[in-house]
This record gives sequence, C-alpha cells and structure tokens, in this order.
Amino acid sequence: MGILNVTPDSFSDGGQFAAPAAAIAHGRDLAAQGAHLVDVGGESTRPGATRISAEDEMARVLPVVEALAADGIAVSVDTMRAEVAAEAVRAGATLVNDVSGGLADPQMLAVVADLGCDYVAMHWRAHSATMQDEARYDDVVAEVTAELVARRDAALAAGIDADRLVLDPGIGFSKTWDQNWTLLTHLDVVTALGHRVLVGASRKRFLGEALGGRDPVGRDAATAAISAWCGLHGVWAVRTHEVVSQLDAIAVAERLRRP
Ligand code: PMM
Repeated sequence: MGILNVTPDSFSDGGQFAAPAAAIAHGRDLAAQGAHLVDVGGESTRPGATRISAEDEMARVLPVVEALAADGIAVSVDTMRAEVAAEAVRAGATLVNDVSGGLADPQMLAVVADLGCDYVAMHWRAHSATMQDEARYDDVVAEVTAELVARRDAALAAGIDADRLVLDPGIGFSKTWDQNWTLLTHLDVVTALGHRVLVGASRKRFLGEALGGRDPVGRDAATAAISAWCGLHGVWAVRTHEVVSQLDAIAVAERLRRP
C-alpha cells in the first residue's frame, strides 16, 4: 500500500503532494512502481496534529481518488469520517482505511457495512492532539489485541463481512518507541485473530531512533527491514512511502517462507 498524503503537514512528506496535480502524479508513480493499492489521505495524523473540516478533507482527497480510480488504480481512502469514506467510495475507492477503527465517527461502521467495501480497523485511542498521553499499558500486546478484538466485534455487529475486515496494530499511535518494537516482535498474536493484517511503520520516528536520529527520508531501508519482517510473519500488507525496495523485501520474505 503506497502512501499518498494530500496534506501540507504530514511528518515525512507534508506539503509535497498538497496540490491535486502533484498528488495524482505521485499516485500514478506509486502504482507504476508496483504498489497494489494507493492510500489517499487528506488529514494528517502525526502526533500533535489538529483536525481539519470534513469539507477541506473532501476537497483534498476526492479529485485525487477519482483521477487514480479512473486510471484503473486500486485506491483506498485514509479517513476517520463516514461522509468522506462514502464520497471516496463513490469516487472509486475500494477500501476505507480508518485509523480510529470506528471510534472517531459513530456512523463509520454502519456506513462501511452499507458500502460493502474493504475496511481497515486500526488500533487507536485518541485524536492526534492527545494520543501520546494515552501510551499507557501494563501489557501492550495483550491490551492492543483486546482493543482490536473489540473493534473487530463492533465492525461485525454493524454488518461488515469478516472477509472485508483488515486489522492494524497502529504503530506510532498512542505508543512509545519501545511499545512499537514490542508490538512488532509479537505480530503473530495479531495475525492469529484470523483476519488480514496491515502494518504502517514507514519512516516513523521509532525507526529514526534506531538509526541514531536519521531524518524520515533516510528511513526507507529500515522500513524495508520491517516489511521483510512483516512478510515473514504473515502480514497481508504494509503501508509505505517508498515502493520498490519494499516489494524487494517482501519478495525475499516470501521466498524464505517457501518450504
Ligand atoms: N499511519 C499513518 C496514517 N495512516 N493508516 C494505517 N492503517 N496504519 C498506519 O500505521 C497509519 C495509517 C501515519 O503515517 P503517515 O503520516 O506517514 O501517513
């Protein structure tokens, strides 16, 4: 899943693709490099970010979703808002990537059930402005898994098909750097839930810390190491800024998994 942030303020690519033409060109480039999905988001979720209006979010994402889908590119929409999800699916998106797992908008799960599309429910505790205050766990693996199970159950109760559902442990969301590493070393607990699993670790700060404080754009090789790890542990998809070396890492993981 290639990342396309149509935002002025995302942590690693903020501002680069804020204009629709630049965003559409980058989306085409991600697909040409081999991304199986292009994830279009209009609202930054970096720690401390403040929210934008639904109107602004739609103005950012809809023209981009429409143009990429018209090219035959598989598109997901990264949104916490049901109305944005519905409009994006009407514009051609086939997957709703909700970092709040249905917690931010009480309409989301029912709307996605009606849309009949794929749905990513990510582990989430609070909006970006305060999320790092919620990085408190006695046992991060057990608690994240239990909270994901609760979101899974809510999604199923709302009528979303089990095979439409994808679960995501939410790397970097209400987690300390150490908690991110702990979750990544226990991915098997999440895949054991029996759903497809998505991991979004690309260029995140905990990788910078492991690399002595390296800037985000210098973290793609480290991201590829995580992609290989995810491939070895049965993860369905990784959400990444760069595509080519991630696909190489996954190809190696797939080869290593073959008996
Ligand atoms: N991370 C970000 C945004 N959306 N969606 C999912 N499903 N999982 C993630 O980990 C995730 C996400 C924040 O990263 P970005 O600012 O680089 O897009």
